[in-house]
Amino acid sequence: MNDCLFCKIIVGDIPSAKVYEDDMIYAFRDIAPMAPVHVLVIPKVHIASADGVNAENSAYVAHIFEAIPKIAAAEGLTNGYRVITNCGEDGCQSVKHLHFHILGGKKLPDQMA
Ligand code: DGP
Repeated sequence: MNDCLFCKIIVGDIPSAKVYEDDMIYAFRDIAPMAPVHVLVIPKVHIASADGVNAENSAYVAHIFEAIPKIAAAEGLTNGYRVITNCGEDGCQSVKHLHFHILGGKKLPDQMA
C-alpha cells in the first residue's frame, strides 16, 4: 500500500463523504468546499496527475467523464458546473492522485488565474 491520501480514502482507511462509487471510480465531498457543491472524482487506480494519463489507464478518465454528468445531475447542478484538475507544481496540485473537482451550485467566478 502506498502512502497516498486518496488511495487510503478509496479503501476506507480515511473516512470520506461518498457521493458515488463503482468498480473504477470513487466520488466524495471535498473537505474544504469552494462552492455549495464541491465533489472530487478519482480513479481507483493510482494515477499521480493528468501527466500520468496514458493508453493503459485512460479508460478510467473516460469513465470519470461519463460519470460526471450523472453526479452533477444527482447534485442538482441543472444550471451548469465547472470541472477542474490541477496538475503539478504550477497547477497547485496538493494531492498527488489524479482528481477532478466538480464545482457548482452558484455562479462561479469568471477569472481562472
Ligand atoms: P488539489 O489542490 O487540486 O490537489 O485538490 C485537493 C483537494 O483535496 C482539496 O480541494 C482539498 C481536498 N482534500 C484534501 N485532503 C482531503 C481529505 O482528507 N478528505 C477530503 N474529503 N478532501 C480532501
